[in-house]
Amino acid sequence: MKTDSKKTVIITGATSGIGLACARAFARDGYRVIVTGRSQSKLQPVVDELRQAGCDVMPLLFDVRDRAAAMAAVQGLPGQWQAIDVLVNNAGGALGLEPEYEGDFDDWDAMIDANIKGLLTMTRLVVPGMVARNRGHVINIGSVAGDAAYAGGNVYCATKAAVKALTDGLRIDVAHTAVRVTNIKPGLVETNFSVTRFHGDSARAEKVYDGIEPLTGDDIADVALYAANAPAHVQIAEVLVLATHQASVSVIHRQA
Ligand code: 8X3
Repeated sequence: MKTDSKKTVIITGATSGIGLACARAFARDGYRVIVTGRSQSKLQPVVDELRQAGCDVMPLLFDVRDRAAAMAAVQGLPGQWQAIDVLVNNAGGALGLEPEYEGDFDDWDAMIDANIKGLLTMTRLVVPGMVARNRGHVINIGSVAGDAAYAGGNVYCATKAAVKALTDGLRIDVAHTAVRVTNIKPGLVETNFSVTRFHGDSARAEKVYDGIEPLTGDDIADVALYAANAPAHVQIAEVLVLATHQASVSVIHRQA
């Protein structure tokens, strides 16, 4: 049962990486957690784990790229789950590292559809309720890759630059309300990010983190929770989070 003191968070792409870390962190902090994912077999263990830890959890099975499915899932939430306090737009990722003139059309579509259009769909579905309640927080998982392009990053970087623009745009559009909007921009985070980018080539993925201690999903979840729990008059607008030996998008000091 919902108690008034408990806040509700919805986290997209909560079955792994930063999304899963956010689900665990918000659950530990006493939030009621809606976890979304594309695969029932990956979503169920997350639900089981959070329930065992005593969390009120609601799974939603859909792909953020499927607008009709996203709409049906969010609009079909039971009444007590509909007053969402925090939306963490995490679902998405990178596919491919080819030069722009050799990129894969399907990879481009998948990134644009999830990272930009999926984030927009969730925003469009959840934020009107926040505005009506004059309460809420949207936390978008952007990237250092949205600040500057890097070799082979082209379309991925463009989607994360779009996340920055959409986050800033939303912040402007809700400035008359108490709704807060945050863009968290991680650098190197060791999740399945690079395995996905390289279409399952885990040896190539591991090389991305050679000689540097990367961030973890938990490090980013800490930042998300900090932003969500900041006093109501404090809006953490944007946070760039880098591993200590990553100085910028492309300057990375690797130990031999
Ligand atoms: C992830 C950071 O630099 O690997 O968004 O693209 S990077």
